[in-house]
Amino acid sequence: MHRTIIPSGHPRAESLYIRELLVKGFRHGIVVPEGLIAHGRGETFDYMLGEKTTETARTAIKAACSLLLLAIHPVISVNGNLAALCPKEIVELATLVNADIEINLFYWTRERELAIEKELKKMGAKAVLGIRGKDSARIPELLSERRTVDQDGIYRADNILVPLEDGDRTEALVKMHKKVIAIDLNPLSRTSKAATVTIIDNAIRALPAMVIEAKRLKQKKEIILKKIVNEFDNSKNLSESLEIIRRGANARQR
Ligand code: PTJ
Repeated sequence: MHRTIIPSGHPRAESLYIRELLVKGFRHGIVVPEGLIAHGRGETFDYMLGEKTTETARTAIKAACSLLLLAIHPVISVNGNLAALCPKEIVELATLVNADIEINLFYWTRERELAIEKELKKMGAKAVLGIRGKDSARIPELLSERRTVDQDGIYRADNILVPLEDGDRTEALVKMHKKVIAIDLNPLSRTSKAATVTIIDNAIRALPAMVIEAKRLKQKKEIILKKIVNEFDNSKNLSESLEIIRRGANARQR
């Protein structure tokens, strides 16, 4: 990240540094222009949430990590924005929970797929699934480019982490009886409502927090992890995030 132009004492420095990461990803062919716009939408919610990982998000992170640790075949789905924001943590989390990493793009091109693969391998990923070819399969009833998945990855997976997702694929994966963990700053999105566990947080904070939580929960017995999952209520958690946004807006008005 180049920190030359943004003064470190700037009140919005952290938020501006995150933008720089996405712009760098865009220049390297990882992020699409639409990804920059999507980030802007996310920023609005992040501002309202206070730009920190809330206790509500931490509860969801606990449930998400438990689900990944309990999975038989977990997969972390990676798109352009996620690869630009936290490539190192994607690989760390995948290693900890024994998950496959699969590239899945809304705005698919061969060049982007290969640029993201290169970035993940640079961070230590041994294998990256989702490179289109003979192992590709299709998610039924899905029209976007995201329908093409790896038959040994998302197609067969039981639990899938889908940061910065579009609602269509989350709904389609749930219909395929898969458990879906979403990371989305918007508690009102279709993705957030359809997922099994939704983490309302910025992916750039959520992924490192998941790495810490997965390390801790990995030491726990299966029965404890199952209890955490069973006690988690996604709709209640989403309502709590909305309430935080409402309270934040009221406090800022004064
Ligand atoms: O890399 P590709 O080709 O797969 O394309 C990726 C984008 C992001 C362009 C594509 O998935 C897209 O158009 O996404 P949407 O439908 O705009 O949805 C993005 C969602 O992610 C919105 O609800 C945003 O609020 C949310 N979001 C944006 N940035 C972040 C985020 N959520 C968590 N962390 C973020 N940093």
